[in-house]
Amino acid sequence: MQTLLTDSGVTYPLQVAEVIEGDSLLASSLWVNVALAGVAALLFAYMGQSVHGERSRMIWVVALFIPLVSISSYLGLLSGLTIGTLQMPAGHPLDEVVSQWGRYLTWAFSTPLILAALGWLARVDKADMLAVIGADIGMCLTGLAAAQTTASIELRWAFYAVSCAFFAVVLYALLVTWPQKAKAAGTDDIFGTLRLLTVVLWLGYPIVWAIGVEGLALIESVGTTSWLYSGLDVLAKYVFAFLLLRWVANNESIVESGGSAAPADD
Ligand code: RET
Repeated sequence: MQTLLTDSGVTYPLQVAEVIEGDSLLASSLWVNVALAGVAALLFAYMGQSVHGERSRMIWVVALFIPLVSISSYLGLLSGLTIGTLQMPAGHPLDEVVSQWGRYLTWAFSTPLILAALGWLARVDKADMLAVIGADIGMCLTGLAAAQTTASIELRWAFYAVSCAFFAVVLYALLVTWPQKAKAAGTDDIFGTLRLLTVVLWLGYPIVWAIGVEGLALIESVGTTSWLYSGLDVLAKYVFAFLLLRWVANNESIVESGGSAAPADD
């Protein structure tokens, strides 16, 4: 790949944007998500018209923000604003890596939305929600640090390990504590489906990081690494939010009553 660093070591967004245009695999992995996020945002805005209760509308608002954050995230990458090249420290399989650091940054906004929607669905209390979303933001920001650290390979993986520890807190809530709350709220059916989708897909992200260009570079192509993240994003965000909104629209009485209403047919 053509080197992006200038003599002074500064990477200019414009040059990076040119490289993205020249790499059709990388460019398509980003444009596809802009298009799908646009369609999802319009669809969710339309679906929200049939939602009236306060809790249901809260879930709808966060679901709508998921694709909106996504459009901003992918445009940041496409414009070259949140993507750059980094010289890797000794011990890394590649000398220079294209870092899509904007992904990690914007996950700090999009993943809390997903967790807030799940938390409201399961009627978890505010302290629980704060703890899990706090750990989630910690996961994203230490993931960003892992990707951007150039001091040593050990420090990159140290940040990766800290990010995994934060992730363990999120997984514990999704697998152990929140399902009990969802049962009491009468939303355990849909919560179970969305939890499975979330846990399986979210586990894919640290795996892609580890085998992709920023980790062990078993996959050396930035376009392939980017497509793997983009594919996970499509399922973890738009498909997730669609299933959630469709259920909320059909079962508003359960969401509003907290389990005392008779379940509606879905
Ligand atoms: C990183 C690398 C460091 C270790 C771990 C990670 C986990 C990332 C996850 C991301 C989920 C993103 C989603 C985005 C939707 O917009 C940062 C890759 C544990 C779980 C769902």
